Amino acid sequence: MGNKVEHTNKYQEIVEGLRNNTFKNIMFITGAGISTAAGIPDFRSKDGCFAQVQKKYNLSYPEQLFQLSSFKQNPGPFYDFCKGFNIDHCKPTKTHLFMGYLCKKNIVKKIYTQNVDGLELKAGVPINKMVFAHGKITEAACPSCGKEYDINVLRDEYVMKDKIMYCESCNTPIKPKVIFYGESLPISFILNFIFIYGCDLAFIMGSSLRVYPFNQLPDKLPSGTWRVFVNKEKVDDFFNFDDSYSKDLFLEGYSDEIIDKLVQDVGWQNDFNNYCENILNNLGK
Ligand code: CNA
Repeated sequence: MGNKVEHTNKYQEIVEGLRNNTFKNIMFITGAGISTAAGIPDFRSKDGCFAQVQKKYNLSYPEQLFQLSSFKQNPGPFYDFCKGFNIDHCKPTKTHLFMGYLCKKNIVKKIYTQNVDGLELKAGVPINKMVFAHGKITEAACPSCGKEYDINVLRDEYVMKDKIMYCESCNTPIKPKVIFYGESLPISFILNFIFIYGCDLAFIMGSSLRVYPFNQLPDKLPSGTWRVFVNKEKVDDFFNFDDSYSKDLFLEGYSDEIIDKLVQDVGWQNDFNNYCENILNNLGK
């Protein structure tokens, strides 16, 4: 009961802070869970990619499919995986649209994401607010020498035709510019830390927080920052949810449902619905 009351109090403070415009420097730290409702499977849920790829490609462990050394030796399995990973038709979820909505209110500092699907941009988030820590699926390059290639050529002329594309300069297999295990994160990952230090409220959403160094971000937030973890399952490692003095709050469930309730509790429902309708209508054009 004590925890329940405490939880309610923390939630109320977030709701009132948003309503009264107290939070002016909001951060989002996101993972694959915010895109599952758009039809893109995550890695570690029961029906996520990891459950399927290990058996399908006869891997020692599922991460091997996304490991640079394995890819260079045998790019075939990853190319085959890419054939089934067409996200062009995917629409942003309520959670992405909430981020776009808060950007429009001019209260978002930065959005750090592990996702490579770019749905934030479709939701109206300006590109300068984004840190794509694990790269983007919409660009292609050589993972050895960095030479850039046209993603459409890679997809249409090679991946879809079961052919491997090799770098003209160094003969390495070409891949989308998504960060594999064994690759460095983009320099923007570190350069944007400056925004983390100045934030007053962080939403950490849809991530198992298993991938290093991205999972260190919640710990980098200044003490005294509200950290709201929105996820289908609890991840305790980085938070003190049960400490009544902490500003950590766990909202358990599907992110779209939690965002819907939050928006309603703050009193933004009509305005938010109009925002979503506008964005989604424009996407259809
Ligand atoms: P993960 O390890 O698969 O964890 C996802 C987390 O989200 C799990 O804890 C789930 O329980 C939770 N979850 C799933 N659906 C929902 C939902 N609707 N609402 C709330 N929570 C939900 O994924 P991470 O992002 O933590 O792992 C990092 C990997 C996944 C990164 O390297 C990504 O590039 C990679 N990835 C990205 C995409 C994408 O771009 N959409 C898709 C699949 C994997």
